[in-house]
Amino acid sequence: MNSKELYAKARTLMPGGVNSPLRACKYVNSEPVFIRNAKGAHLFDEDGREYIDYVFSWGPQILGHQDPAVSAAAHEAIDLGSSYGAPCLGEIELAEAISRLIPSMEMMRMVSSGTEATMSALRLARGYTGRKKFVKFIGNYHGHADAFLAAAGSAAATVPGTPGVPEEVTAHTLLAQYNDLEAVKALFAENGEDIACVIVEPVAGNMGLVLPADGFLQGLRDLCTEHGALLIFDEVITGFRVSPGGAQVRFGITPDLTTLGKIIGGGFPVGCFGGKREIMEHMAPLGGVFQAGTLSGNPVAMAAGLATLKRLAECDYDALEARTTALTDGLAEIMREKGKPVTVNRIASAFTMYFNDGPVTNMAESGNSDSEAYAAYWRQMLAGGVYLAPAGFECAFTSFAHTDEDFEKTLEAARKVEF
Ligand code: KE4
Repeated sequence: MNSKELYAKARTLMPGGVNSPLRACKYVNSEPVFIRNAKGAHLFDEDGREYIDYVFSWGPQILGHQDPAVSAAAHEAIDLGSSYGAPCLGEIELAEAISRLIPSMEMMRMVSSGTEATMSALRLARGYTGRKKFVKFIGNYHGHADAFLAAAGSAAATVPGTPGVPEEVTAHTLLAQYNDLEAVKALFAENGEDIACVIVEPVAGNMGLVLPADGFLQGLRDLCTEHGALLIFDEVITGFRVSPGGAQVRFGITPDLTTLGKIIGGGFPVGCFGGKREIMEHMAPLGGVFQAGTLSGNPVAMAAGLATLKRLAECDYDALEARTTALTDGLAEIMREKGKPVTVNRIASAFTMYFNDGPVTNMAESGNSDSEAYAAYWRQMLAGGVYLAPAGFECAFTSFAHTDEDFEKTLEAARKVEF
C-alpha cells in the first residue's frame, strides 16, 4: 500500500492515524508520508520517495539514521536479551557517561520517555521541598503529564485548553512568558516559599527555537537559590545537542535537576532525570518519592545510548554549528529574495526559520508568524525532497550525517518555492 492507503487504514485504528499528534501534519494542512526506512540523513517513504531529513525523529538521531556503531551496539545487546527487569551493566555505563558529560547529574534514574523524566522530576521537587506550586514558561513543552499542560508548547499549543486535565491540577502551575525575569520575580514575591521549582527549557525548542536572553538563566538560578526552590533544566532537546554537555555546560549555569531524553536513547525509548545526590536520594527505594517503570534502563536502549555518546565524543560540534549557520543564512536569503520576511533563531545544530519580521523571543512573538507561508513552504520543500518539521513551532535539526550535497540540494529546493 502507498502512504495514502496506509494513512486511510491507520485512521481506522489510531486517533488521527498517528501515535503522536505532530505526525498528522495538521499544522501544514497535509497528510503524513509513511516512512519505510532511513539511512544517514535520508528518509525513504512507502512510495519510493527519498527525503533529506531535518526532523530526525524530533531530535534523537543527531548522528543520522542507522549510525553503524549505534546499530552494532543495539544488535549486540539484543542478541543477549531484550529486557530483564533487573539491574544490568549497561545502566551503570550510560549513567557514568552522562555524569562525566553533565557533572551536575551526580545521581540519576533512567525512564522510558522525556514525559516520564519531567513528571518524575516535578514530583521529586515537590517531595523534596514539601511545596506544591511550580513555575513553567508559556510555550515550553515538558511532555504531556497533566501539570505541564497549561500554556504548553509543541503540539499542545494547538489544543485550546486540554480536556481531561482538572483545573485542580493546573492550579499549582504558575506561568510566565519566556525570557521575562521580572514576571518570575513577581511570582516569587506572591508565592515565595510555596514554589517547589522552576522548570525551563534552557533553550526553548517547542515554540520554535528561542534562545535565553542574557541573564535570564542566571536570574532563574539566583531566584531559586534565594527562595529555596529547585531549578530544573529540561534538556530533553538541548542535552548533547547544543554542546557535548548540553545547555548547562554551554551557558555555565548549574541546575539542581536535569531531565534528558531523545539523544541519550540513540533512537530507542529512553528518558532520564538526575542531579544533586542529596536530592536524588529522596527517590524510592531510598526515600519516599515514588517512581517506577517496567522498561526503565532497558539493556538494548542503554547500549544504543552509550554508543551514541561515545560516537558524539568524536564529533566536531563547532564545525556542524558553522555549517548549520551557513545553511540557515542561505535559506533566509532565498526567502527574503521571494519577498518573505523571515527570522532565524539557531544554536548548534538546531534552528527555526520563522515567517516573521522578528525578533522572536517568546511564545507571543512566535505566534505572530505567517503559518500559511510556512505550510506552503513545507509542502513544496517536501515535494522537493526535503523533510522539515510539519509545524512552525518546532525545531529543525541538522546532523553529523548531512553532507554538503544535502545542504546544496536543500537550498536548491528552497529556490523553487513559490508563494
Ligand atoms: P517525550 O515524552 O516525547 O519523549 O518527551 C517529552 C518532551 C519533554 N521535554 C521537551 C523539551 C520536549 O521537547 C519533549 C518532546 N518533544 C516533542 C517535540 N518537540 C516530541 C515529539 C512529539 O510530541 O511527537
